[in-house]
Amino acid sequence: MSILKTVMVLVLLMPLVGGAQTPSSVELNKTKPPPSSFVLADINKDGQISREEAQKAGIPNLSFEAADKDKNGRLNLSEWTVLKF
Ligand SMILES: [Ca+2]
Ligand SMILES: [Ca+2]
Repeated sequence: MSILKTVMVLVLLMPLVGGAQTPSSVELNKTKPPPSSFVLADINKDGQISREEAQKAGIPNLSFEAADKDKNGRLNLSEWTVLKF
């Protein structure tokens, strides 16, 4: 019985030891970084994809027009996300 007891104690302690090593999940609650496709396409890093940047990223003009919901000639992150996915 004492061996079984020892095993029980070990089993009970395991999650505690494991839990200490688990990385914090706080990171997951942060705002998602922009997708790498957006970062790469945004050549001048102003947070918007201009028509020129879209062309360099291989986005056809028609797709650009369709994605540019507010017709300001630039794609912000949410417009880009619609375009890419
Ligand atoms: Ca840009
Ligand atoms: Ca726009």
